[in-house]
Amino acid sequence: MSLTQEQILALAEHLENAELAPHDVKKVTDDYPDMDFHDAYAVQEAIRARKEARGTRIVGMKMGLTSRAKMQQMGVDTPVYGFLADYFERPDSGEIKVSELIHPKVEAEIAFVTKKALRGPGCHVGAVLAATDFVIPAVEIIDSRYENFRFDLVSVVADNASSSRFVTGTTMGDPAQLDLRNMGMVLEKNGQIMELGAGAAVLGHPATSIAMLANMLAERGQEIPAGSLILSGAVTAAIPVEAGDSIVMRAQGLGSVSMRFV
Ligand code: 0L1
Ligand code: MG
Repeated sequence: MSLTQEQILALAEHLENAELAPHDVKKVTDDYPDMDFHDAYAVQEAIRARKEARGTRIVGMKMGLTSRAKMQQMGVDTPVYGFLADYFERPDSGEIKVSELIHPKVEAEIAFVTKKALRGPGCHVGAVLAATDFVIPAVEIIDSRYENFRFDLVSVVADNASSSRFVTGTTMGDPAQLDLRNMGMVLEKNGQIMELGAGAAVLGHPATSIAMLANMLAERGQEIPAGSLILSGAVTAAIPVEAGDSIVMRAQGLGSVSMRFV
């Protein structure tokens, strides 16, 4: 680690302010080039602590940059994680205000809801499937606080992996009955298909992503609690949205999720 506790808290305040009063900022490694992943996750945890101190509940986690499409899109090669706060969630078929965001993009995902805690190291796909209560289709709305969505991995981790909003569908699937690897997903904007993919785009199987999350959290002495909602990562590249856009995501066997940006 290269940052002092004072610097970690100052960066957390800086990045959280950019989220809450939406405005873009320079990536944090411009000013702190020696920052490493430990520093970055410490900043992310400090943002989380600021929210919890104000009464915000953390409802789950997200994995990001888990597909080749996303890694290529952002020019990086390692998955990252972030947390999901209660106010990030928006209802299915509801509206999302772009005035609360900087430069949102949407991506199609499969969300896991756990019935048992998952703890690494050594967490594997079998443990994830056994601990999963159900899966539901989800659209994540990412909104990097960094200018032009340009960042490096350390900066994006500090910025809570660009988390901002998410919408889930209501059709619950049993992972034992579904072929999550071959599940097709279609992302439409204003009635046009923009992206499509299958569950296997996420590290070969979306449950692998959840196991990886448990193992990454274990490095910081943390676990995935029972009852968490976890976004396993985008099956497709992310597409930009603006006011007036309608988004529909259809997941094979799991119905659809929709939202309108206003
Ligand atoms: O959920 C994601 O894959 C995004 C992770 C952060 C990188 C980005 O903002 O694209
Ligand atoms: Mg995502």
